[in-house]
Amino acid sequence: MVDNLSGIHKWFLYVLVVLVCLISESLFASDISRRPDDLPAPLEGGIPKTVKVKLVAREITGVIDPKSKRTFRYFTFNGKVPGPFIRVVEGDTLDVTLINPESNTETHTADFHAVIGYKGGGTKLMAPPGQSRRSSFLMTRPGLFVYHCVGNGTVHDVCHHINNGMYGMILVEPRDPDNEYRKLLNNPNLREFYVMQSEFHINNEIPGNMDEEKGLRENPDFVVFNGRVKSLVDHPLRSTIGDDVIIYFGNAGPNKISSFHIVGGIFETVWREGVLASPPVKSVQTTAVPAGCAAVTHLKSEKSSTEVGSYLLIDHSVFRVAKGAKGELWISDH
Ligand SMILES: [Cu+2]
Repeated sequence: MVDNLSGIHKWFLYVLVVLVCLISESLFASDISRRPDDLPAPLEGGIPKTVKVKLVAREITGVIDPKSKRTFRYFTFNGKVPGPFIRVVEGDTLDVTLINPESNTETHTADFHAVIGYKGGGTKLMAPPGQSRRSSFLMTRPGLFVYHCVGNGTVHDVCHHINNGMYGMILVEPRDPDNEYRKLLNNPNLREFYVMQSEFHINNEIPGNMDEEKGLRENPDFVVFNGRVKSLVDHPLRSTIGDDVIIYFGNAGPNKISSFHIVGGIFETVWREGVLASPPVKSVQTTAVPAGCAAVTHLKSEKSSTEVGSYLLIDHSVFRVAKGAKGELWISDH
């Protein structure tokens, strides 16, 4: 039938097919961003236990920039960026099942920075499409750690899978009841949030895919919090005066060091690099968070010294704000 169409009709049909593809892609593109309050509550110390975690690799098209409606082919853990916030206590055992559905095209796994050996679990959990893997790991060190996919383990795949959104954080709470961070968890006015920064390098010729050259030049299209532009503006961090706010801040990279800052705020306490086994630092304006690392940041808001309203979360390498590195913390008076 197509052979019988005139040139102009063929051209019209081609344009129509392209338009339908573009419209359906934006209609069915998901919001992959994880809400900043989507994390488990603090844990009791008690007797060491086994914590079961299910990670499902999901390759999905999502909107990376709502304003331009630009989409991206994300790789995710459990359909959101970042992946689930995992919470255990020092001495617990993490029992991980990684499922890679048959509908996927890539090999996926998880490298936990909280795990010593086995490439952080990356070798034991590596599953091609249609397969799953299960393994368990003893959590020997307290701290806030990044986990991420490494694909099939090649350098290309490590870059590709981190670039495409496949990362999250695991918090290993210290068991020592006298640890300063553990004592903070007992505060009745505690508000905890989960924020991860990362860069996206996007291929203009094959829309939605990674651009390796941009990655090598360390020149991303987007630098964002929780997976897309305006994620934490559409879903701000909400607190009330008098709260002790903890922001678990991770930086997936793949390349850049974040200069995490809250405009108009001073961090009361920071456990730099997510280290909870050592004493924290106090009264910090901006904290540097390397790629593949994290920080536990704590803010106090007191009636006598705090203005009610919106406080901006930014990477203080400020040109990155124009690339999306901006969120909001709301402090209300009731
Ligand atoms: Cu992956």
